[in-house]
Order: sequence, then structure tokens, then C-alpha cells
Amino acid sequence: MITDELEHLTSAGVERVRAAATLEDLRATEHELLGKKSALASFNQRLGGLDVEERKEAGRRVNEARATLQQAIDDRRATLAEAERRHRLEADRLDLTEVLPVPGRGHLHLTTQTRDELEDVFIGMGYQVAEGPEAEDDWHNFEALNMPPAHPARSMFDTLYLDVGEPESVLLRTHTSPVQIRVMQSQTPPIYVVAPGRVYRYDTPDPRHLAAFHQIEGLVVDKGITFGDLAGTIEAFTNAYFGPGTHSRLRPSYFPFTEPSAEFEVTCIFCGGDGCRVCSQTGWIELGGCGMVHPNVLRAGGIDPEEWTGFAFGFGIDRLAQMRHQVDDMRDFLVNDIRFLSQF
Ligand code: 2NM
Repeated sequence: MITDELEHLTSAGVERVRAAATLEDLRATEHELLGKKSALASFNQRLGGLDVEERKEAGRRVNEARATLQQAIDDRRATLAEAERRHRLEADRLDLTEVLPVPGRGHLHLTTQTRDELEDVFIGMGYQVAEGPEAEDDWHNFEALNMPPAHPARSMFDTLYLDVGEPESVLLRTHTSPVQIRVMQSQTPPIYVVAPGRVYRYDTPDPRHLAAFHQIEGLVVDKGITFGDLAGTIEAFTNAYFGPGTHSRLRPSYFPFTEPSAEFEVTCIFCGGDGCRVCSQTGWIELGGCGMVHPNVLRAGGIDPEEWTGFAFGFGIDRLAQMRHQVDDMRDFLVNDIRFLSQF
């Protein structure tokens, strides 16, 4: 009697186990078939009413049934676990050979293209390219450039200070001139270098200004360098970069790190110097600043101003790109709108 019931229970149970579709399902089925409240568990209670021999035999059969069900469950669990593992692997598969339907290849940002072209021009003129840290100390960014603490010229640069060390001792460089200081400290003249890179100002962005923009600055230190060498270099650069037929001119200005100082202008590339709306009918477009390196700056760089002289110049890379491509709003450089960027 018990034997028949057990046989039925076992075969029905094995069917249930084989029908379990997931590991989750199987766990529930196992609980139902072998748990404390299962039909199998109730058999153990019924054993108490049997005599010794019968009880022994029935107990053995209950254990057999339990073992059979447990084996079926274990087998099913292994099968389901393998299937779920395969499924997971298939879902996670990353096909590195897959070709996605993208509209085309990307390219360098206009600012980077412009920087690369400028570097090429100066390398062609015999210059080396130098880089330095964007987080600078007050000494390299200001003091060494002839701007001691509280010097009024410091207000020419709206400085972003970092919350590091003493207040206002570490900052985001406001120009790449500190790179030139580092070059002077680490090399002996003759020096012919350009320092391109990102600089920062505490400014509200507008169509012609960004708070983070790019500059390229040049520095020459050699024996007997004169203002004529500076003017000739600016002219040579203008011809090389904008093409023959374009020229440059200097007009007096002020920078604390150069004396004398000048602003330089180049022939308007839109009207060829005839006068148009872009150049306000002047035929010239202002590009950057320059001058003879101040003796205090040479000394800060460890160079004897009695033995060596030099000139320096600098201008904005983003501004140059904006001018050449007639970009109305420089903030578009940073929006990452592919429709804007893919034009260049
Ligand atoms: C400019 C204008 C004028 C400049 C000066 C130096 C240094 F470090 F040698 F003194 N580097 N760059 C300089 C001079 C930069 O940018 C508008």
C-alpha cells in the first residue's frame, strides 16, 4: 500500500522535476517534494503505526524515494545551470569584428587641428615645442614674469585659484608663459621654443571669450637678439601660416614681462587688406602680443641679461581658428554638436 503510493509519488515527482523550466522553478519544486511539509515527509509520521519489520522496509523505501527525487533534482539543476550560463554568455557576447553603420570617421577638433598646424609652422622655422603643467604655482605664473605680489598688472588676468596649500598659492595658469620660465630654468641659450596649451581665466564666456582657451607663446633667447629679429619673425610666421602676400605690423602696447611691448596685426585674410566688415575697414586684424623679454624675467629664468637678450610673443589658438573660419560664437567649440564640429 505504502509502496504503491511511494512509487506513484516518486514518478510524479520526477516528472515535475523534469518540467521545471528555470532554476527558480526548480527550487520551488524541491521545496514542495522534499520539504518539511511535503507528502514524503508525511510518510515518516505514518511509519509509527507499523510493526518493526514493516517499518524497516517502509523506511528503506521512503529513503529510496527521497534519494531518487534528490538525484532527479540535482541532474535537472545541472542542466538548467548550464543552459542559463550559455544564455548569459550569449547575451554578454561582444563582437569586436562587428561593423556598425556609423555615418563616417571622426576627426580632430578644430582647435587641435589649428594647434598642430601652428606647431608645424614653428618647427619649420627651427623651434622646439615645450609643454608644462596647467596647475601652476604663483611664482611661475606671476612672480617670475615680473609681477611680484600685489603688482597691479596681475589684475590683467582674472585668475582661478585652486584650494591647495596656502591661499592663492596654486592656480590654473592664466597663460603659457610659465612654461617659458621652466624652459629658461632647465635649458641654456640659445633657446627657440613655442609653448602651446590650455589656459584658464575667471571670465564669463561670450561669443569671443572662453574661460578655458588655448594659447601658443614663443620665446627666443640668443646672443644679440633685437626688436628687428622679433618683427622679422612675426612677419615670417605670418607669411608661412596665412600665405605669401599677407603681412604683419606692430603697434605699441604694455605687458609686464616684456619691454618694449607691442601688439601685432596681420593683413585681413578676408579682404586682402582692402578693408571690409571683418576688419572694420582697416585692412588689419589684431592677433596677439609680443615684446623684448624683460631683464627681470631673464634673471628669474636663470639667464644673465647682460649676456643674452630675447623676444617673446603669444596669441590665442581658439581666437585664430574663430577668425579664419568666421565662427560667430566661440562657445560652439565646447558644445560638442557634431553638426558644428564636422564642418571643419
Ligand atoms: C604674450 C605677449 C608678450 C610672453 C613672454 C614670455 C616670457 F615668459 F618669456 F616672458 N612668454 N610669452 C609674451 C609676451 C606673451 O602673449 C600675448
